[in-house]
Amino acid sequence: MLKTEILDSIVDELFLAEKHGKAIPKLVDRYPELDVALAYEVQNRLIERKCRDEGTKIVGWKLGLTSKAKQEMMGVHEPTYGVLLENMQLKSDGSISLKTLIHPKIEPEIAFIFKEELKGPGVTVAEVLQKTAYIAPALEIIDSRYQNFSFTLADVIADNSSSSRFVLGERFTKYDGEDLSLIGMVFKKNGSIVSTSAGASVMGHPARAIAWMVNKLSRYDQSVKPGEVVLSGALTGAIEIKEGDVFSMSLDRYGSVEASFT
Ligand code: OOG
Repeated sequence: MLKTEILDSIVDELFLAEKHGKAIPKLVDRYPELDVALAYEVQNRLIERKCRDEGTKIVGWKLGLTSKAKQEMMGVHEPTYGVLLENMQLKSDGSISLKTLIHPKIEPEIAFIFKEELKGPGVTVAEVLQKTAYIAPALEIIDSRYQNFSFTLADVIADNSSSSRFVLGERFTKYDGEDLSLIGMVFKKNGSIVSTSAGASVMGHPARAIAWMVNKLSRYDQSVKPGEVVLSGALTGAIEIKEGDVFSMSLDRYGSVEASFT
């Protein structure tokens, strides 16, 4: 069991790595005791620190490692989650500076906005859908604080699941019972298609990923609150971002979202 002081020094390392844009070696080599449960403990403390020191607040949640391909690549059988803070959200169509980021990548995702609290345990896909107010297309910018974007499951959880920035489409569409597993998406980089996918690529149905997360959150008495947004997990693999790139994603029926980088 790692002592509180060690957890706090890990939080410090991750906080400063992000602040100074300087990657650190992964933690598990140095702290072999760091397991998934302790890693979520680190994540909770890191979020408290960021809220305090950056004067920001929780606006939502994100899923990570929800696709089979990514789980197999990492040798894990479960996804991860992280927290979205107000200061991570960027305006649609605005340009995003890469200056303070380490080695950012971008992923297209389906965003859910909730009208009622979702609190586990025992939350089902049906309950997630019943409490969904709106759906919006989203782009998530991930940026691991670890050297070479290399980590184990516990490392990435401690690092708030590589969360960095996110952009939501300007149009939020009322959720009307469509089958989100069949919703198609087209992801473009600088005007050319880089990938196409459908909602089913996230654990068979993106609401399944959210139900999984909400049931895990109940261990810490946490829940998804009305008005919060959840990014349900990448619909395709992450793409590296370079200065001057423009990415867009169009989601069948739900509009599109664009992000350009300087
Ligand atoms: C972990 C987070 C990835 C997703 O949707 O799969 C993620 C990573 O850095 O790969 O957000």
